[in-house]
Amino acid sequence: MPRFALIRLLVLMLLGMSGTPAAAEDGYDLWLRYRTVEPEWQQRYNPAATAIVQQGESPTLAAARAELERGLAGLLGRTVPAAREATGDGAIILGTPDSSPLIAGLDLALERLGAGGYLIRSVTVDGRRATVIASGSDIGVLYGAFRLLRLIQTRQPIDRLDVGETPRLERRLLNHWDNLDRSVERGYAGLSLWDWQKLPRFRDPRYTDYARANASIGINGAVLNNVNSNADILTPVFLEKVAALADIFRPYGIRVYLSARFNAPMAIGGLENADPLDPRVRAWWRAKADEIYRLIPDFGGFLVKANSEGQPGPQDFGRDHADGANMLAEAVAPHGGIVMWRAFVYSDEEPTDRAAQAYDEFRPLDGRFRPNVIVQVKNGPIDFQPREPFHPLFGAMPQTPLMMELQVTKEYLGFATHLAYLGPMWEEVLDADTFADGEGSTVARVIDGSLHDYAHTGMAGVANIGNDRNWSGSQFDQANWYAYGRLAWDPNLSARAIAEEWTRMTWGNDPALVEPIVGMMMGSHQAVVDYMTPLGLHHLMATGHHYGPGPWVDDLARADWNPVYFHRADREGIGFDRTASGSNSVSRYAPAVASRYGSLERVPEEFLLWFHHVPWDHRLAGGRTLWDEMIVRYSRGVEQAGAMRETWAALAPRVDAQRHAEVSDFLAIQQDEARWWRDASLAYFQSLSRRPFPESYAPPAHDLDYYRAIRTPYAPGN
Ligand code: GCW
Repeated sequence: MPRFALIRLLVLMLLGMSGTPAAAEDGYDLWLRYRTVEPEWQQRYNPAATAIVQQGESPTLAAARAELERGLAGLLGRTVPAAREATGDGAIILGTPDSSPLIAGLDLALERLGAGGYLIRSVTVDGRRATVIASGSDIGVLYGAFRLLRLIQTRQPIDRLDVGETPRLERRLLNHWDNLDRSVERGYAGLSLWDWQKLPRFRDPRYTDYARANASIGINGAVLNNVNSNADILTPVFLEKVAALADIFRPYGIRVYLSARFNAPMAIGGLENADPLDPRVRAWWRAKADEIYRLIPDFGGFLVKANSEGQPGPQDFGRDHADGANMLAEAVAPHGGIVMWRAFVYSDEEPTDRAAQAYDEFRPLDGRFRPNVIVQVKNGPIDFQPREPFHPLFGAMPQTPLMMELQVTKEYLGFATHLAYLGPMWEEVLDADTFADGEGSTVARVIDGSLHDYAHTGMAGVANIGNDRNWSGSQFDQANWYAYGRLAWDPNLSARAIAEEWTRMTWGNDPALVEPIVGMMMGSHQAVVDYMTPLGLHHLMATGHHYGPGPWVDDLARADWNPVYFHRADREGIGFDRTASGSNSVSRYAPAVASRYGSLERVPEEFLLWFHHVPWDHRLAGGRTLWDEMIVRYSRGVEQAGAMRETWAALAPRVDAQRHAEVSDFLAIQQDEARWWRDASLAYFQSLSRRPFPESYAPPAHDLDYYRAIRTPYAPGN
């Protein structure tokens, strides 16, 4: 063997031993990779993991044990045997007091943990050291098992543990916008995971991996089908398939829910109308609910998009949203089900600003909903734009449980190819102060129920999951699934802490890896905002598929579908006046918020053009004119995309080749598309502002006509 080949081999062997760039990885394992820890950590962990002791049996306890077996085998590089009794030091004892005499004997005061809560504690049992994972419920034990594994995955000591946690929200759901033909609305990760054609007979093992991943972050429900729904999902043939998925998910604490099409009694029930006050319609839904619960006793309930973007709803029959929601709520109530009624509505006839419509329709209904209805509100008042102020309904419906809907799939943030970690965006919304009940009335406190003492609480994330090997369409989009679950568990967690946790589990614990990756992630959302919609601009994307810039679009049927409606740029200035001199939708916020957002001096710069129409030469706090500042921001976004690329390139020696290459290629796409967004947008805005580019800022690479002529009719997700 030539000398350099020998050296190379030795280097590779050394790398292999230290756990750095290992075998090819494609991302399938998500954050549950369980790669073997470094030898010094192995030594530290070994004494605390000699046996997995479980008494009592249930499918959920079995899942917890199996995960510990699998995780510890990978992490510690050896099999940790299962046992019924702790016979030596270092046992991991898991269970509930009901099924495990060992745990019952420990007197752990588990009652104070709420549903799904768990405790992990280092204890001594009959003079032997042990770690106990205990909960009042089997599902809490499973959550605790994942937590113990996460401690090891992130290289925390486990010899003196006293960790207790309870989820702060009751419903932590994914909303799949999956169609019955397996296409996914706004999906960028392949086809739907649900292979309806082969269900219920074929139970793809991937369904179990989906459930494991969700359980690992505490997600406890999945709405399986698109809110733009097809009534066929409620027919017996499909319900059997849904039941098969429910059976697979049940041990992991995941309940299934369905999007109900409001006119299903007509579409599949042969009725002449779907009027929620018609006794025949009500009877139809009650019978349908009974049928579903016979097949799926723990069915979660219905999600409904009604009278929005062409979906049928109670208004078709002269009724309102409360009438519609209450009818369905009545049908599922005897079975313990809930109805999640979406507030994403804007009407065809309504001339008012879209940012005010949901508020105007729903706020008067506060107090009219049955107790098992939750109104589901998007984070912002328009539609999942790269940055929006919080939705004014938060804080405005004290008598109606509100849950928050976030979009994990990146419809408006560069699909799956742009790296945009959404943790900071969600954190910003959760931390926003509604002032509904004085200072400190944050959105997080609205949705965790503490502000208004809600009977139900929850969060919904529009899933970014498909049948791509890496599940989410890109390696880094897995972080958004992860962060969503963690925030639904505890809306007070910090986006940075979540990013670090995810990075350690997904890429490795080497600080030379963790720091740059977390840094990239934390700056990535702002970068996208900068190169797409800086300073409060919004809804500037191309039509239909929403891929790429289209700020010039002005020919769509409805005024409020056109980007020009939202940016209102002209010779004088740019921005949507939502103050008293304009649409006044700012008045829907509590006075303290309204006066801040409504003031040109005090509005946070990131929302400037959301609330104000501003002259091009208006001076901003930093001293630049608005026009110059826009150019600076657009350019900054593009630079940031380039910087991410460089950071990532430097990590090549520390990341497995396949995943590294995929991310590299995507970052190159992102940089190109960032430039496209910047140049197209500025070429267009310059045609109105007629102002020059400040020195040292490159003008667009092409003229406006070039950008306007770009067509991408086959962009995905439409
Ligand atoms: O953002 C828009 C999407 C639609 C979606 C709608 C909604 C499911 O472009 O695809 O429809 O929101 O949230 O209902």
